[in-house]
Amino acid sequence: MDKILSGIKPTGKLTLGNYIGAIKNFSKIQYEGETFLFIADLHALTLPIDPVELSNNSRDICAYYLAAGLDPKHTTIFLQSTVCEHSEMAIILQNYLYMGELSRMTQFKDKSQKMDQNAIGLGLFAYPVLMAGDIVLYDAKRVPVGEDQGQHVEITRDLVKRFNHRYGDVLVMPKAEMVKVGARIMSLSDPTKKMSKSDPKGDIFLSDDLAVMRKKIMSAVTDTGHEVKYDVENKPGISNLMTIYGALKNKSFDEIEKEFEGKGYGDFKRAVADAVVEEMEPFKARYNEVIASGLVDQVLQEGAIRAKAVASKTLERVKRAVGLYNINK
Ligand code: AQP
Repeated sequence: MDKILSGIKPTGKLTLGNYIGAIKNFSKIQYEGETFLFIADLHALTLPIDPVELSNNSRDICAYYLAAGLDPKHTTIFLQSTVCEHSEMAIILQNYLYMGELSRMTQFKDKSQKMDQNAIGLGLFAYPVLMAGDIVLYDAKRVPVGEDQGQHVEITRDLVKRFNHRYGDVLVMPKAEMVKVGARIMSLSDPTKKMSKSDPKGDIFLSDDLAVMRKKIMSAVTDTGHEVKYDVENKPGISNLMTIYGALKNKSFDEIEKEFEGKGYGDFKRAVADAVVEEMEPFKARYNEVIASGLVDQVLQEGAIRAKAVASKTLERVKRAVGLYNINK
């Protein structure tokens, strides 16, 4: 059975992009393998964050996983910081990725560009090292992610190749997997930019009221013309709404174009808003139930034990491979 691993970092309120590009898919594929889903709270420290917010966001992600139908009896759901092997693995692996390649990572370039150049944390730079450790610790072959995380899985593959070339067949080679439709949902106010939880403009947050979600869709930036046609270059706004609609209704762009032939943007936006509300209404109700049930702590405690049992074995294997002296042999 292949191992599947993914995570979300609790840097802000989750968006519809996180839901379509990641969470919705996790619940579909969880039984296809041994699945590990974590809350990447150590990754969230790579940029300044309020401690209360970080802790609340972490709890919320777990609740959203459960609301989406992730089954904690099958899928190991855990907090990254509760499994110390992640940190230890990163300390070892940092020696097998190079500063040149880390400095070329798009996420690092995007995020560091906006910062005071004298105050860029080492953690932000080394983010892909920690992420590589997250992946290899669970021998994950499949790593479902949205488009923006694809590059970090690629650099993990480079690391695995380099490491195994030196020490033999120690680490399992992972592969990124992306949803066919919705791996990059764009901002509703600027459809040339990704919908992102750290950028509050133009996003639909999973915590928004249904009426607010509807309003945001109805006022989404669209393009000149009135034809509902998929054309990212000339119609980025409509193409983004088509992606959202297609992902939620499981329809191809051709089917959507036919469905809205002869109708205007107004009718189409109403249909997109209906689709979002239809999906979010039961999802948000389940989230509220999970929060009220107190299940989150129990799931995370059990998850930490199960995750640690797997991660500690891999770490031991890696330590032996690189020659760290084993006093327990
Ligand atoms: N707009 C998006 N469309 C599709 N997928 C997306 N994901 C994020 N935004 C979109 C995917 O959601 C998963 C969790 O994301 P993450 O927290 O690990 O990192 P991220 O890609 O950096 O997400 P954000 O929302 O943009 O966070 P911030 O603003 O903190 O950087 C990943 O699989 C991601 O690809």
